[in-house]
Formats: sequence, C-alpha cells, structure tokens
Amino acid sequence: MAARPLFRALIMGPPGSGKGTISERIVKTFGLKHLASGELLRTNIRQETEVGLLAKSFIDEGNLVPDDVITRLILHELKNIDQYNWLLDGFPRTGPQAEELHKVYQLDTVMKLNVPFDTIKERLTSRWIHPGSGRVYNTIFNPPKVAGIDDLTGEHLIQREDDKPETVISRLQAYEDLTQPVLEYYRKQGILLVFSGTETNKIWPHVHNFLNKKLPVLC
Ligand code: G5P
Ligand code: MG
Repeated sequence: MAARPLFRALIMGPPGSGKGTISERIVKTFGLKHLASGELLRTNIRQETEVGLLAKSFIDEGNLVPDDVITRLILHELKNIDQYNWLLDGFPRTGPQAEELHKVYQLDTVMKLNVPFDTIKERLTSRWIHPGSGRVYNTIFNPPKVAGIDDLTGEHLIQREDDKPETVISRLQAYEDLTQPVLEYYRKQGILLVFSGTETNKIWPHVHNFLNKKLPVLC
C-alpha cells in the first residue's frame, strides 16, 4: 500500500486568537508536530543566541522580526521534522515569508481563527506562561491549579513582555498591515478555512471535525 502523503497545515489568526491553545489540542488529538515561531523566538531569547538577541527588541516593541531572520530559523527547524505531519503556528505572516515557504513546502490547509479584537485584548492581559515549556494559562479561561505556578513542574509562571496593553496594540496593527495579504495569498490557492467565534471551546469542535476528515485520531 502506498504511504499516506505527509500533512502540512498552518494555523493563523491575530495575536491572542487562540492559535497556541488550539494547536495544543490538535497535537494531542492528531499527533502533528507543532512548530510555533513566537515560541521558537522566545526560546532563542532565553538562550541568548544571536537570533534571540537580534529578535528581542522587535518582539518587545510588538514589531515583526525581519523576514530573512525568521524564515531561515523556521526552514532550519522544519528540516528536523520533515518526516512527520506538521502544524505551523505564527509563520508565515508576511507575503515574502509565505513565498519562501512555498518554495520548499506546499501547504495542504490553512486554518484562520477569526476572533474579534475586543475579545483578544482582554485575553492577553490575563495570560501567564511557563517559560521553560511555553505552556499557556489564562487567569480566567484555564487557570493553573495554584496561582502563578506551572501545573506540571511547580515552577513560577511569568507574563510575556509583549502582552503589555500598548504592545498588544502594535502587534494587532502589524497583523492588520502585514498578515492580511498572506490570508489572501492562501485564499487564492483555495486552501484557506476560516473559523469564527469568541470562545475557543466553541471553535475547537469545528476544527476537530474538519481535521478528522483528513487525519486519523490518536485518542
Ligand atoms: P507569537 O508568539 O506568534 P502572536 O501575537 O501571534 O504571538 P499569541 O499571542 O501567541 O499570538 P495565540 O497563540 O493566538 O496568541 O493565543 P493563545 O496563547 O492560544 O491564547 C491567548 C490567551 O487567551 C491565553 O492566555 C489563552 O489561555 C487564552 N484563551 C484562549 N482561548 C480562550 C477563550 O476562549 N476564552 C478566554 N477567556 N481565554 C482564552 O509572536 C510573538 C512575536 O514574535 C515575533 C513577532 O514580534 C510577534 O509579535 N514573530 C514573528 N515576527 C516575524 N515573522 C514571524 N513569522 C513571526 N512569528 C513571531
Ligand atoms: Mg501563540
């Protein structure tokens, strides 16, 4: 029997739309490898790599990291998971990034989370993360068992530098200006699906049903 072709998916949406939260559920249910550009950059910042030092000032201001830097980083990481089904989160988010990715990998599907901006602003100011793993909490939506402490490691949670209200506005602006053309690019390819709502728990069943038609469920 011929091997099933590898599945290449992308999740897009404005900052705080729930990409990370839904990706975690996709990974758990369908076993895709997950590569999140923001997470990768934050790891580089913590490890004080050359890329991390360069990226920090852009991220802290709510601006995008230069295309060539993030593209090189992501394409390098994708090589390591080449033999698996994967889900990209947060890359590409400009036209040039989408074109560079397309030279190497053709996506099967692009899932866009369409969440109103007012809903998003509230979520980001109540987000807490575990810096070591990138695990995400929210004091209202999915609080840790003990306030300020990671459920699995018992280590302290922190707030992301770029979740300050003024930085959130710059990030939303960058999304509007630079990422909208990417959606158009995928819409033209006929692979864009939009999932709208204000609650992840209501969006997730639709994402699940959609992926279920394409992939075997793990659990
Ligand atoms: P990131 O890390 O890619 P963003 O801004 O795209 O950052 P972010 O903030 O990580 O996206 P998300 O993943 O879409 O948001 O959302 P999430 O973390 O799952 O959910 C947000 C919060 O809401 C969480 O606390 C969650 O628990 C909660 N939540 C989820 N669902 C619900 C719900 O239904 N109700 C409620 N009440 N809460 C909920 O990128 C960061 C920076 O890195 C650089 C840029 O500088 C960027 O700003 N970067 C790039 N630069 C250039 N090119 C690229 N491709 C880049 N990628 C990253
Ligand atoms: Mg995220």
